[in-house]
Amino acid sequence: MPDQQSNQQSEQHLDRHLDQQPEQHLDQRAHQHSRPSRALRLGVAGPVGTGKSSILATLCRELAGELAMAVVTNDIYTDEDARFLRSAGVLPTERIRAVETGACPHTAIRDDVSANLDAVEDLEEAYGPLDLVLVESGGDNLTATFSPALADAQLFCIDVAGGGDVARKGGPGITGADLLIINKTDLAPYVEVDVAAMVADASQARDGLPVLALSKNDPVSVAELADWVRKMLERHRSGTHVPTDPGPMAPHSHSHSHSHSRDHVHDHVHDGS
Ligand SMILES: Nc1nc2c(ncn2[C@@H]2O[C@H](COP(=O)(O)OP(=O)(O)O)[C@@H](O)[C@H]2O)c(=O)[nH]1
Ligand SMILES: [Mg+2]
Repeated sequence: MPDQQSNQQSEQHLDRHLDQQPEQHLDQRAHQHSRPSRALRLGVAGPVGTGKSSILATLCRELAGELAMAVVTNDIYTDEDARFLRSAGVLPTERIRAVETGACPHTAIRDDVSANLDAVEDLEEAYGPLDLVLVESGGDNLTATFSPALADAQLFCIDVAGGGDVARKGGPGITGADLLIINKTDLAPYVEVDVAAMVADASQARDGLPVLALSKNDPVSVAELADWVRKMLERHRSGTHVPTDPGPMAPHSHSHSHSHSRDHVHDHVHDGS
């Protein structure tokens, strides 16, 4: 569990970043013509098993009493994540939709986001007006990020169990997501990871963008996460948040097994979600 001092520092850090953002983006703000009236679309990306579905469940538990919410999950072949969230009972089941990508999960959140946009828009039409739609990426590796055409803001999630050096390995999600979460801090003593050092490494890699040490079992860190989302929603509503692209995925290639198939043969391994 993160100590009280690092929680306080992290809270101040999160606030400072959101307070600074309007000045940093004055130029971009000048080009904005209207305040978005639709829900904030918040993407949650990160490697398999780092806790993305758990973060969605936590956010629904924390915020569904005050915000109108819906969820879209992305799995390669199943609707496992959607079923997990439905069984968690954190939102009415019909507000949780699964997109089965059937192929590289990068593609569905980055290159051709139409299936995800359809799911988000269907939910908004059926249950709107909504305040917040959470979109979980199919679990993959360190390189997947959301297109700003799909996600207004995005979290990237890594965990202490992946090792203390993950934060130093970089990648667009770690360096450029709106918020980096270092998850499962309760496990740090068991995997011999120094959470404060991992947060410091990540902060350095992110050039001042915020980092949150989180455990679903630590109410202080959970409250910080919920607060970050509330503030992001305020910024979205006031038109002062500018969706940014953390950057493209690492170069990788797809070779088609035959010309008219949706099947892909990959030269890298996807490990489900
Ligand atoms: N100890 C601990 N386990 C967690 C935490 N968050 C998630 N987990 C566990 O990590 C596993 C993977 O979580 P999940 O949310 O399915 O990860 P995803 O594949 O990224 O969606 C599950 O067994 C969760 O219960 C946490 O904060 N602490
Ligand atoms: Mg998941």
